[in-house]
Amino acid sequence: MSNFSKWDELKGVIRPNDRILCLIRPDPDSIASAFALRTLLLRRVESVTVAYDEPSKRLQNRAMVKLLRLSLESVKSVDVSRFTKIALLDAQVNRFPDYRDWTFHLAFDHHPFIEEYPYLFADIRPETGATSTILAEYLAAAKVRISERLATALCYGIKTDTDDFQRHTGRADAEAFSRLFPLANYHLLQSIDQSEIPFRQLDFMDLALHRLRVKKRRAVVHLGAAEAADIAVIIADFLIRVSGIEFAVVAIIAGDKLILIFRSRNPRRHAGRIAFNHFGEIGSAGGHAAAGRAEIPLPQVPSEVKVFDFDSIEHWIEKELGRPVKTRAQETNPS
Ligand SMILES: [Mn+2]
Repeated sequence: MSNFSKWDELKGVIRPNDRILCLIRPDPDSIASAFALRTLLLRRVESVTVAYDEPSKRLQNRAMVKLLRLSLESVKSVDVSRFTKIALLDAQVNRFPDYRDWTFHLAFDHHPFIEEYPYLFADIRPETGATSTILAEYLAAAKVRISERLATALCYGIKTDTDDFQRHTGRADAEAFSRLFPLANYHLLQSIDQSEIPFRQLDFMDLALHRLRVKKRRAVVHLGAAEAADIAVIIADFLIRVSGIEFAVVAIIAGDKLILIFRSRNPRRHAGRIAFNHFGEIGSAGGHAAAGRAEIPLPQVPSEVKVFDFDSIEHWIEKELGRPVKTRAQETNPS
């Protein structure tokens, strides 16, 4: 086992009286990693608690937590002084600017190494597709029994972050997945992916199909205001499969942001780059070739656009997409 020495190193820093707080931004990879760390350390420490800093809005994330019956707490409801160590999963200290005054002790991550920080223990591997892969190696090294629920969570974490092994994936991810998959519940894995669309959201589907206009194989549609952007993602994923559409932008207002979901089937229309080039100056925008996203705080939307007028927003998006841009090198990834 390649990381066997890392497991020894980790064992060297934890104490039987440790009460560990795992802090995550709740997405499938971080949720699975946190529960893997919990399983790994549970018998060696006093307690392991998993807390998120903001509630998960994505349908699949909520479905994962519910179907796998995982217990997550809001970090706002925990008393930090109760814990002896804080662990970061699928993130480094830069992801939590609001908690700068805390001391972080453990970090497991696959994002690029951002800044020096005196962690007691860190395992940061940017070449790995998912943090779930990294934690799976510790479970194997420690010979810990992996429950069906944990295996399912880790498989889902790896599947999500590697986009079903289509990007940012390596041998370690494939190996971890092939070890975990036989232990996982295939039906559960599928039902997280195909999590139910709330019935009332069908109204948005209806609206999208009625408003849909396609010009030069490009579909642009605004859905108005919603609790979360999930339904825009679902509709964009649907539209991009329709013949005659090779680029789709679905807009939705959620909270105090206008969120644009980009989908592309044309390799010459890079969704993430288009999102960044046209909307990166007024919001956070980025993504990869097939999928991109822009999140624009409402006050940043130009004043001539009427935020509550569907036509006004759609026309503005089309106008912006038609505007020539000079390509900028730096891309931000709002994930
Ligand atoms: Mn990840």
